[in-house]
Amino acid sequence: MKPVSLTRFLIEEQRDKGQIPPDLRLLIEVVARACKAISLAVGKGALGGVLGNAGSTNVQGEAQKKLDVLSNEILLDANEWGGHLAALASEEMDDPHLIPHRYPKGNYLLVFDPLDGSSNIDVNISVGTIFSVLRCPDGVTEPNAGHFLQPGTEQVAAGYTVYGPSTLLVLTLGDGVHQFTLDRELGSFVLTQRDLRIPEDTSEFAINMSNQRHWETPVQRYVQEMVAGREGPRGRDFNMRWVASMVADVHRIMTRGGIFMYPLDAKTVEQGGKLRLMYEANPMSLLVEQAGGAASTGRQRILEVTPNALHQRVPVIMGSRHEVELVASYHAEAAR
Ligand code: AHM
Ligand code: MG
Repeated sequence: MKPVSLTRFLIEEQRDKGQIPPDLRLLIEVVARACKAISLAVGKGALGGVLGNAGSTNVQGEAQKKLDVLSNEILLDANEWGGHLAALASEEMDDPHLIPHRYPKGNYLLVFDPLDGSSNIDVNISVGTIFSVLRCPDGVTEPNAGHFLQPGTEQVAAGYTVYGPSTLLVLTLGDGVHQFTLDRELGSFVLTQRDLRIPEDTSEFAINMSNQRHWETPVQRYVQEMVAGREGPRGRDFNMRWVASMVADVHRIMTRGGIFMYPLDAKTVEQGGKLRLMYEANPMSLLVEQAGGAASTGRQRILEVTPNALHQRVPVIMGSRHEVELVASYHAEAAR
């Protein structure tokens, strides 16, 4: 069978199901093209002079890596002029970026984490980009941060790339999750798997164990029971993985199942969690749900959280459905 490019996939989906208007298709293709440029920069590593700190901090007080700043610029430059967006917001920018007046404005809002897992850049471990597409509310021509504050259920599309041994794009337009691999010779994303499905059960978990003493009791209990293995209440052994790049950890779960947790802990309770709702938790939750998995804060479905700030943080528990449900049930039990 002939390889199906991202362009062909989008056109055929539109023809068959009629849910991808041309400006949304353009948006996805422009984001994908920007991600190719980021992939190239990541791949050059030390030879491209892109490793190390930029010497600046972002709105959350985190030291920015050179590649954080560069990836943000690549996504901004690529998306400004096409006429498909009304505004963009990013982990690396304090406020939304409006489309300059010299360009036409579109109906969508784009939110992204330009380079997720950036603590891994300098040690040559997988990083990625996460993005989410929302509709700009009707009649709004100069969107502000408030117009972005829509629950994750309102997302029109979401995706992530992994810059790893190969560069992958994993995408949902609300009708399943599809994986594309970058053909480096052709320079195009080629469909390599349709309809990713996350197994409902798993024996693999991902959590930063160094935070154990700070977790809340339901998470303490859940992890203790897994670590107890065959001799414990779960009656079987579990395995642990932690890449510290959400994209890579969640992609493993997309491929073979598992549960990923960055729960609430005493260190992050004041800020509401570690991971960001708008450009990490929401897009990943939509992808995970579309692949048959579940995503919860422990207390609530992530996609139903009403955002109150652009850079809001939330606890994240996502992956194989039965495990996520079990952790949520431990939270409910503790609350009673
Ligand atoms: P980043 O967007 O600044 O890279 O931060 C998010 C990352 C996630 O990719 C990852 O799951 C987590 O932070 C790792 O945190 P920790 O270093 O505490 O293990
Ligand atoms: Mg991130």
